[in-house]
Amino acid sequence: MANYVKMWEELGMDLETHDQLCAVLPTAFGDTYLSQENRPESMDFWDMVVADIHGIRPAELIEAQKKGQKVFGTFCVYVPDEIILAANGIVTGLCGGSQFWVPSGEAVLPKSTCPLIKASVGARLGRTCPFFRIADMYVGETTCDGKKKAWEILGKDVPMHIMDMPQMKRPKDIEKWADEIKEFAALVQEFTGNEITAEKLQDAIHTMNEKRKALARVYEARKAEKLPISGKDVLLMTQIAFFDDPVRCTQMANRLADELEQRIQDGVSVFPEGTKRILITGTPMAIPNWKLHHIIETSGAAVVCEETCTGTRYFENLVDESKTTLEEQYHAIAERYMGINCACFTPNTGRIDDILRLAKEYNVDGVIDVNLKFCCLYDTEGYTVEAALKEQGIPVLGIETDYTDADAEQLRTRIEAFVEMLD
Ligand code: BJ8
Repeated sequence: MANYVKMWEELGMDLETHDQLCAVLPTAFGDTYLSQENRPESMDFWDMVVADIHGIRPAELIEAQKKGQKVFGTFCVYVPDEIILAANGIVTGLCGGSQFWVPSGEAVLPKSTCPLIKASVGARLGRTCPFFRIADMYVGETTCDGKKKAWEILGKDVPMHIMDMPQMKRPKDIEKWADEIKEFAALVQEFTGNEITAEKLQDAIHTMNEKRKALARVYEARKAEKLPISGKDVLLMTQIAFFDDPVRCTQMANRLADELEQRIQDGVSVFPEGTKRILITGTPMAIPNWKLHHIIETSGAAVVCEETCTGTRYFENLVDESKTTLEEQYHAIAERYMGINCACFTPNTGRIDDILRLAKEYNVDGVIDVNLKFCCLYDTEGYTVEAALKEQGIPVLGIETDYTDADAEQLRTRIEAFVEMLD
């Protein structure tokens, strides 16, 4: 492993505290991932990324900055990467998925804030994540109340742009979102000093669509009766997709998909026959939040799909590539992104349709509806989700959790009982 201490120092990081994080991550990864048997060989790429998670990609980003590129940190799958790419900018996801960062977040936020927000704010203010130090600008969005208020705190520490998200999906809301994207494009052009032309945006749309198609191919392989890959491994691929270079991400996901398709042909499975198939729905799982997948997959079941923002909400639906003027392209982008069904919208019946469709497509035996503690949106929507699933006769277990391990044993007991019940 290369020595990145100098780089972290220059980023103004708190090295002593950061060392503590570096000390625990390899063990957590080893216990969760390397203990699995018969993993696809192509996972070697993602294992390598995790092994040097605060080294390799941050060093690449810094190199790019030296050559004049700007790095934008984002927190939500509604922020359109296409715009940033078209201005030769780089996108890096910044959602925090570790309990390690939560106390620094709690120093400025109410404890009753969801762990994703607390960890994200904590990672910046605690100076223990290089990605949060590197980003030249943060892009927030008006999704949930917790995030909206957190941006005000983060905005004191780093340049911050906030995209005003509609809360409904009427035609006029989609118009409004297209306008917001256009304004964002103007800001990105000014910040990067690079003009966005229709040709450049066309290329960026294509790049992102290819990435989505590659991720979708990997997901497609999970529909097979014999599962060629664990849910944990797919989750890792998706989590890293948020901050990797999109072209490399596409190549690696396609390479993995090739291997999985071969495994399906050869009848290779990573789970014993009859393993119960679980769809997870709900709040996102930012890296390194592997808790629920690990518990499920060591309790006699397999996660075959995630209806989350670190799952299908990230890559489903493509931007129409046939548009040739900027105005049309902004609209096409708005249409695609408004097809994402987050609980911050009302009504949000599209999400219920998605969940029922995915349950069928992935031939699931049961659904686990997960809510990050204090996320009022997904918690409340859980009522409708569970009612719709029950109506279709699909077993569902609703759980609420955070980033600590305090409830791990309790969760395991409940999940084991649920899986047994599926028999
Ligand atoms: S599109 S899910 S990435 S907002 S879990 S911070 S909603 S209190 S992360 Fe999200 Fe965009 Fe929606 Fe997806 Fe708030 Fe809930 Fe926390 Fe959330």
